[in-house]
Amino acid sequence: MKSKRVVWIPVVTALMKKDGKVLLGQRPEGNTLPGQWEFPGGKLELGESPKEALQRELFEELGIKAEIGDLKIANSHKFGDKGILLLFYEVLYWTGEPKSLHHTDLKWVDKATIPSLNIPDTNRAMLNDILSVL
Ligand code: DGT
Repeated sequence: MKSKRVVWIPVVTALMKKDGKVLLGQRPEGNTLPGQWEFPGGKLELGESPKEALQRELFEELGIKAEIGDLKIANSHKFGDKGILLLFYEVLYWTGEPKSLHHTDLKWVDKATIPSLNIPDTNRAMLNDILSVL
């Protein structure tokens, strides 16, 4: 019997670091995962490379021009009946001050506080990897 094809969603996210802290954004209400603290980023659009997609997302969400660094984590997770492929890039350099153009709130956090925050399951499942590269 033929099984149903899984739909995959590729998502790029930024590990933005400054003064030993990392930037998190709170997802807006009325959307997927409302109120959860996520790494800035989003879905790839057709025809974009992952780095181009992340540059675009960081401009749309934070109003910054970012230089996308190394790929630090590539992992996948079950997301409802879909699959999510998450690519985390290090971002150390940008111009402009991040503004919450999309998120309810932004905050710079010590990595030690991340486990106690309301974060997406996809991120919690990869928490050891995330903490080890921050
Ligand atoms: P939606 O409501 O699922 O269509 O998504 P959008 O348009 O609100 O959000 P977007 O473009 O940021 O898509 C990212 C998807 O990946 C979203 O469904 C939430 C999920 N996700 C899981 N962990 C993370 C994370 O750390 N950062 C981001 N940006 N998204 C994450």
